[in-house]
Amino acid sequence: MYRARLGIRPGIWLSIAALLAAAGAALPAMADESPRGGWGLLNLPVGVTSISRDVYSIHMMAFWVCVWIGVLVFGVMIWSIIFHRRSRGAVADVTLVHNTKVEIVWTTIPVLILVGMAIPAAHGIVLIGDDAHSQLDIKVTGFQWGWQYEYVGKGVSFISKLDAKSMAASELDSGISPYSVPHYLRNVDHPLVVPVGTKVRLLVTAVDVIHSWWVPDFGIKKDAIPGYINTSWFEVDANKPGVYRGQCAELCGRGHGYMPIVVDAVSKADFQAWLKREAAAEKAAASS
Ligand SMILES: [Cu+2]
Repeated sequence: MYRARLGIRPGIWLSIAALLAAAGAALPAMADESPRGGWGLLNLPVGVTSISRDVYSIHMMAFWVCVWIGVLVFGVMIWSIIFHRRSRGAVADVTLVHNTKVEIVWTTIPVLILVGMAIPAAHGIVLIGDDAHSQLDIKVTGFQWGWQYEYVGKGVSFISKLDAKSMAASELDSGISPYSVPHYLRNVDHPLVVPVGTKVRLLVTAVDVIHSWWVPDFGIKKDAIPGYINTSWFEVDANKPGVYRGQCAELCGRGHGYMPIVVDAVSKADFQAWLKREAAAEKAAASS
């Protein structure tokens, strides 16, 4: 019956159905591999800061605008290809070369869509740039290959590098399965500790080549450039303490994949206690 109506062999419809079924089966299987679980792998994380939530909502808005434009444009195109092809007797209207009304419509609609998308995007850029009134300043220095964190004015400064287990397993012929190492290549010896519910400003720089400090759950990524200080900020939601992981996001040489970032977001009281312990330990280490 299809053949009579559309003139397309049933075999083609069967192939399309098989392809869609295969994609439908493969996608959830792929998504289940995600460390965040389920479909998380296929999208940005919502994150735990006001910036990350803003970035996520702008991303989703742009995504759905693109999806609906795609459905509309490809829908009209596919419908035209199937129902108005030459073999069905369609003849192109070669006299149609200009239509002012149509041109006004297809110029105005995209302009309105772009302005509608630019407003939340501008709001996001202003939010990301607003690093004033920070409650804690941390200088972040990237190097080949790791990060140095200095709590400005607190007498605490340490280096954070790939953890020993990941390092050992990553060596050639180590005989250690990476699957046996928890958070392989995503763990450090000395995580950055920050208090939740506190505006933390980062002063980001580097000593050798360009690196980039990136923690997806915070919605921030800042280039670490030698001789230049970039600023960024985040405030982890007060009810979202936890361990958040990131990595260097600027190809910086052989060890680029071996300089992860781990942030331990703790309560304000725990942070003060940690800061005291850390300052005392560093003082003792310096004087010994
Ligand atoms: Cu790097």
